[in-house]
Amino acid sequence: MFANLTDKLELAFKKVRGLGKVSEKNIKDSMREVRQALLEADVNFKVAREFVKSVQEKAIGTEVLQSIDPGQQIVKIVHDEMVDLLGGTAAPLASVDKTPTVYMICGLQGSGKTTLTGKLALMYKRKKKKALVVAADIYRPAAVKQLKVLADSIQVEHYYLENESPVTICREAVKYAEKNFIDLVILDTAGRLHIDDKLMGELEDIKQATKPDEILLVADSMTGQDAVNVADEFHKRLQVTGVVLSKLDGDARGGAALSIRKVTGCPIKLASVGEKLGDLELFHPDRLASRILGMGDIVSLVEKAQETVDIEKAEELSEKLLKAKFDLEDFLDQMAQLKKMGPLESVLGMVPGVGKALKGVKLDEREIERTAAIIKSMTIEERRQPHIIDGSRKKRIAAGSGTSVQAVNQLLKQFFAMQKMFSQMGKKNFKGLPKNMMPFQ
Ligand SMILES: Nc1nc2c(ncn2[C@@H]2O[C@H](COP(=O)(O)OP(=O)(O)O)[C@@H](O)[C@H]2O)c(=O)[nH]1
Ligand SMILES: [Mg+2]
Repeated sequence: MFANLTDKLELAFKKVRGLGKVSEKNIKDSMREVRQALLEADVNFKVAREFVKSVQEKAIGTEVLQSIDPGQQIVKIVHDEMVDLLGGTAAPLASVDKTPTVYMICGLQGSGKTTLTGKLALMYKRKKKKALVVAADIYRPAAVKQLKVLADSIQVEHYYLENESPVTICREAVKYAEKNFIDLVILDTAGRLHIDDKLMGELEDIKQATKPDEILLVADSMTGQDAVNVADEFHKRLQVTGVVLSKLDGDARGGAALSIRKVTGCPIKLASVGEKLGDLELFHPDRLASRILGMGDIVSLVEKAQETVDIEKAEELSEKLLKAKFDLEDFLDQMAQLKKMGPLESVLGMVPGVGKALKGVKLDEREIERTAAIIKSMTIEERRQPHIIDGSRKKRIAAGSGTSVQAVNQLLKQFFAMQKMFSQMGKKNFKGLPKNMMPFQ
């Protein structure tokens, strides 16, 4: 994802990293390159300019921390500023506790609305919620069929009325949902190739008739600034409640993702990362920023602190890590980065006493791959609350990941051991690493 931008930013940071002292000129040179990298990634011109200006002001005004390389601090400032640009914190979807809750999906043709409708239905089905997908894109017969096929594939109910207008179909679907105790109604509306007034009028009528709890605009990340302009127009007419970035798995340059929040003022709520119905993620600004920068803030700080062997700093950092809730999703995140730089290794290596235990350990690539496959076969809920994984869930996960129940058991055992270790370390009475701790051998 955004590999080109990541490479360019890394080059820009080379200008300031590793220097004992950073001058104002160093910062300005580096920031000029950051700005260029952002523009090449198709970030909105004004957004890029303001971003760099803000980082520059903060970098020049920052008091240089002892024991941390000033260049490292600049990377941290860029990271924080990027998190801010992406919306700061994750914006949750409207809860589906009200029966029925209505989500309206809109966007241009081909942006990924129908796919998202299926993905959301599956996501909530996994949470034991009853979803109803509604075919309101009636202009292309194939579109109605496409949604029906998706719905059938995940055994979710599909709603459509022949020879009726989209507004009537949506209104009747909500009524049907009320009578049939459906938790979530998802309206798959029609798109056009370009924004036109008639389409907007129709969407406004649907909004009026169904009072959606969530109006999600699907923005195709591959289309760069066009996606931003489209989102802006939709937002002005419909007061969109959330943006969904689609096709983030493709070779999008990053411009849409980095500009859309700032330009539209609308939070990014979901990331669509593939054609399969399971390829949907809640959007986390900090995770994307870390991915774009090629490293997490903790990781970069840890790396530096490690070099300077500042025990106090190390303790402070590990405490930060220990306080953070550590679930299987984080574990998976770590796993993805592990191959690149082994942050867990370096983070754990910082804790007095652990560093030695980890000396010379080798990461087994296949083991990491297998662990990632198992976690990816879990639902979000299972990743967050691994204790709910019972026998039948284990069977499903094993089948989905092409492994065995035994392998799932082993992973869970190792995860719980690690979680326990982290909490013990938090209580400062850490006694040692559990044996065979994954993924270290
Ligand atoms: N790679 C990738 N393809 C996607 C994603 N979302 C949708 N697509 C593909 O984009 C095309 C258009 O999607 P569709 O849902 O039909 O768009 P709609 O016209 O807005 O309903 C289809 O071929 C989808 O398989 C995504 O997140 N990643
Ligand atoms: Mg469609």
